[in-house]
Amino acid sequence: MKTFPDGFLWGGAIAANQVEGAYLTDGKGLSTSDVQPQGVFGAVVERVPGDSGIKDVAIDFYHRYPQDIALFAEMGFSCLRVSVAWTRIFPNGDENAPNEAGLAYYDKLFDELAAHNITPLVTLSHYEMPWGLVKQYGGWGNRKTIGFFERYARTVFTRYQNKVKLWLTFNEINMSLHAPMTGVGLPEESSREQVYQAIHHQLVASALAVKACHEIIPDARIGNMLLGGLVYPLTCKPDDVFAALQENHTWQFFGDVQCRGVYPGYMLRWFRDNHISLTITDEDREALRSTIDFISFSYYMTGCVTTDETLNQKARGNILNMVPNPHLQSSEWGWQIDPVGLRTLLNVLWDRYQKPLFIVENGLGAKDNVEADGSINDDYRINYLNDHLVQVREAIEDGVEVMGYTSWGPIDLVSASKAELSKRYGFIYVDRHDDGSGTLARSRKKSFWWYKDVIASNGGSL
Ligand code: BGP
Repeated sequence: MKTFPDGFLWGGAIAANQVEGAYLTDGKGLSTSDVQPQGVFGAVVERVPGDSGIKDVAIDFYHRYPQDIALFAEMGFSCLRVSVAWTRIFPNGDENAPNEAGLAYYDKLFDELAAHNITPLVTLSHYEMPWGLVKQYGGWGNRKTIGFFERYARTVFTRYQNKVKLWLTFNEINMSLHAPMTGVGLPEESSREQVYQAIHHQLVASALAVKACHEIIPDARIGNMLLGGLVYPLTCKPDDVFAALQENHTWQFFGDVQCRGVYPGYMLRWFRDNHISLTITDEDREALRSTIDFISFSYYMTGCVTTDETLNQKARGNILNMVPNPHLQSSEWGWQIDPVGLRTLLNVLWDRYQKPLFIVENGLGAKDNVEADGSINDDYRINYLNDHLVQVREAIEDGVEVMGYTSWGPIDLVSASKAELSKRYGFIYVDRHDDGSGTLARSRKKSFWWYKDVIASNGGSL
């Protein structure tokens, strides 16, 4: 029986805006997520008093976290990835003092995890920022946002220094290219130069958070978080192979800056070729030298590129708009399922950076059917996760250092891309539906028992 290394962290990953609800409770301010009711690619809709959206309640984790954490503990989780909602701590983003009620909430959450021996892995900003910073300052387009973020980061590091030793800066930081409002608080129609300037500010802020974390919590480790968007050449034509290399650079750029502390040459050339000129100060260059301790990433799918325009049609629902791979099946949402790609990606990242890796999201979004007796037989989810975890084990045998695996959405939650509840990832079912109906009751799916066995056997049951 092949098992995973001792101390491998097993668990799940959730994000504040997709589970908590309570969107104005205890002094919380509006976030970009609150004004994007249709999800990360959706338009901004200004809130009016009395309106409501699916995320306002989400799955009510804000109030039900003790019960949910007990269920995670029952599965044997040793780790839970959560995010802090920046707007619970600094409701508008620019206050001089933090909101005590928001800080107290996460104290209780971390205490509950500790009571179950579950290690928290905490993302500072998961697809949200204070809406106030967008409206009043222009989001990450404004250099001042770096300072606001640094203050927020220092506040939470100081407050939770004895409770949280694993941190991540920005969720899927490379998604800023595809969803500028969600990533950097810029309108969709922003120019590439504006988006890259905002990304530069965010990369500096990420590095300053790394520095602050090392200063305030010397025994903590802090990582980045990339959308692991591995791209294949559609054919072995050399032009396609090079196109794939360049497409991979679009996400590797973020990892390169965060791991190496300098802008890579290929990016400087791309900026030159595209007449993009960024303002990068000596102070910024100095800040970027604070590099991350480990790399975390999400993995859902792969895609292909080709220089052949006739083949360059877009994949249905594929968030990266890549050419479909004829050798792969797709999920109901058009995401192409590729377990071997996860082994490849782990090897690519390890070869490139030689830093420990953490798979902090992976999972299958699917519609679940509740049987008359209340059972949910989600064998499709079990198969998906089993196939991926087998490849993780292979990568570990290849010599890749993997710290842990937190599957996405261990409990059903609101999807990020479309703000749906019918796209479910959980081992735990939540009785809530796209129209807002449902009791919010929790129940165990078949995959709950499967994951429990995987963890109990440290991967031996795969
Ligand atoms: C990642 C996000 C998550 C999560 C996941 C699944 O990109 O970091 O927040 O939601 O994708 O995507 P979706 O919810 O759109 O199915």
